Amino acid sequence: MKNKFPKNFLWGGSTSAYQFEGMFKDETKKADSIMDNFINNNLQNSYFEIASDHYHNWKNDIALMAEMGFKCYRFSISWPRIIKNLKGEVNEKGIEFYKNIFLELKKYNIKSVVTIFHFDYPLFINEIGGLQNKEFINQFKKYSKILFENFGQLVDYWLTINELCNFYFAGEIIGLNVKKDSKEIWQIIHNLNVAQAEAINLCHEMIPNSKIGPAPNVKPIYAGSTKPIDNIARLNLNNFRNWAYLDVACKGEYNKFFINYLKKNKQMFSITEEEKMILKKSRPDFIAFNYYSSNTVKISTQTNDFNKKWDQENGILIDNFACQIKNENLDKTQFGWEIDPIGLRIILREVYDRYNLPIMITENGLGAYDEKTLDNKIHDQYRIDYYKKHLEQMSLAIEEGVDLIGYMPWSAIDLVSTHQGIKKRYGFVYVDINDNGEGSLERYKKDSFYWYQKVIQSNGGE
Ligand code: BGP
Repeated sequence: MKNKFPKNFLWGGSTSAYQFEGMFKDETKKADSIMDNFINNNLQNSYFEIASDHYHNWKNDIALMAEMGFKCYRFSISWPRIIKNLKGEVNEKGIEFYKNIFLELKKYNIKSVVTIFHFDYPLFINEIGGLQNKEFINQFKKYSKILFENFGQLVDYWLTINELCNFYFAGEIIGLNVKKDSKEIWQIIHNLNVAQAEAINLCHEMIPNSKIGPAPNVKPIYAGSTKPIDNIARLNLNNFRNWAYLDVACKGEYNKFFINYLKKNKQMFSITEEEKMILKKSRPDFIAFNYYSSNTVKISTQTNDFNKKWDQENGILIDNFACQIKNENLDKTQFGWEIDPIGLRIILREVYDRYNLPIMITENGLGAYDEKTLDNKIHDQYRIDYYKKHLEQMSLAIEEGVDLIGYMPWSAIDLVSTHQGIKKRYGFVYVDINDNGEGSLERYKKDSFYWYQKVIQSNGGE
């Protein structure tokens, strides 16, 4: 490969607390989490209860990351492990757990990229009416303040809220039970946006020279035909899916298309003058985004009905303005996700052109049914091929002028998928546990582990 990456490029990997650590509620005096009670058809509670048991394996796991040559590690802090109740009492055991992780990372010179909130909020938030209650913003601010006080000198890059748009698009897989085309869901999104802005402002006030940014999930949007009207669908979804979230985070205000859409559909949320000021004041230092695939759309002729989400003939209906269709030019993962490396380059360029901020990719990866052979090897050449194609496009985007500063594939080590169990594996390291919670929890290096090690050693050249 002739890829070119800048000096000091942040090569690393990514995880999230509830999918990786295991809950171990009693042992760690952790408050109940929204994820403790989350069960759906494919998944049982116990998976998150143990997950990959990083809680007891953190030293070994960080040693494996160091062996791969990680320059940084992106992980989240579990809010319910840190804060015990609505009064904001702190769980010292939680503080100690993360402090140890930070110190261990420093030992290996691995920079920390820390998500404040990655899906697993404490159940006590529901006592105040959930995320739609504006008191949520104060609770989030209190929690962020505790993190900045305790870890301010240890964290290199802060990320606010993971994939804010997915509280809308995939609410059900993160434990939300709110109707999609409603004022309520937009109130949640708005409250999250204000909470994010509060955290950015507070971080800058409390920690001189700190760096903090949003962590959305972005997708390039393609028109499904050359018909001009399908390009309107493309613009609509691009705005609704990407810019609606990034504009408010990076420009400090909602864009007009988004607000007009909500007003027209009688879904406008409540926003105060004070909140507008908070949003205006906050400015991120960089953008972190997660990338998995693109969306291809055509104009929708149907009514706005989320209960009828899958339309056999037309694909997925996204509100009443765009309809997601299959892209015949793209291969799919074993779990049906479209693979689109060029899409990564497109969205890198679009995001950079629009905001002109440094970018780090905090998730990208391939979920697959990995097999461990009898001699404990995992031959995941398909994952290596996937990454190779994405690296090539990242390198081209850099050549084209994008200020890309880091790459943190999902996931550093196997962990539990949001809604498809641990059979959907993403890591460079295999964790011996199955969907029934059985296994030794031993770690085994996959072929991709050795490949990624070479990538990092050669700064992307391999
Ligand atoms: C992102 C989430 C992660 C992660 C990943 C893969 O949206 O930030 O938490 O799990 O997607 O998705 P899944 O686990 O559904 O395969």
